[in-house]
Amino acid sequence: MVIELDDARRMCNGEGGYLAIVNSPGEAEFLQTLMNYYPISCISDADKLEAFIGIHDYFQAGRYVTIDGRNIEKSGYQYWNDGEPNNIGDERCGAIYRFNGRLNNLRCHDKHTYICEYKRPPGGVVVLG
Ligand SMILES: [Ca+2]
Ligand SMILES: [Ca+2]
Repeated sequence: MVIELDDARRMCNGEGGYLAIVNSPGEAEFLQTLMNYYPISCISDADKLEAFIGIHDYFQAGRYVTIDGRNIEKSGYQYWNDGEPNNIGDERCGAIYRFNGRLNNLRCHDKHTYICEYKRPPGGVVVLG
């Protein structure tokens, strides 16, 4: 399913999770593997190369924070793709690329796939939307 970021956030919250926060290179690699598990052909439309995650710079342009309000520097993962964040056309929301696990910023109202994260024992479970 491809939806805009606010809807993705609500979907994750409604299921008891949150838009994924990447906390390590290993988690980024896991998300990349997960995204690639789903063939590109199963994504209906929009940009198929990346999925929304839980980072944004709504509060201060260029200062990315996680969806739980922490500075991205404290998240454990801030590997932007080359040239990102580039802010073409007011890009305020973050995404992860399926081909290299690096970050990009996107327009929040464009439609993309998204990744929810859940904190449930025995470990985190991630569902690709
Ligand atoms: Ca995480
Ligand atoms: Ca960008």
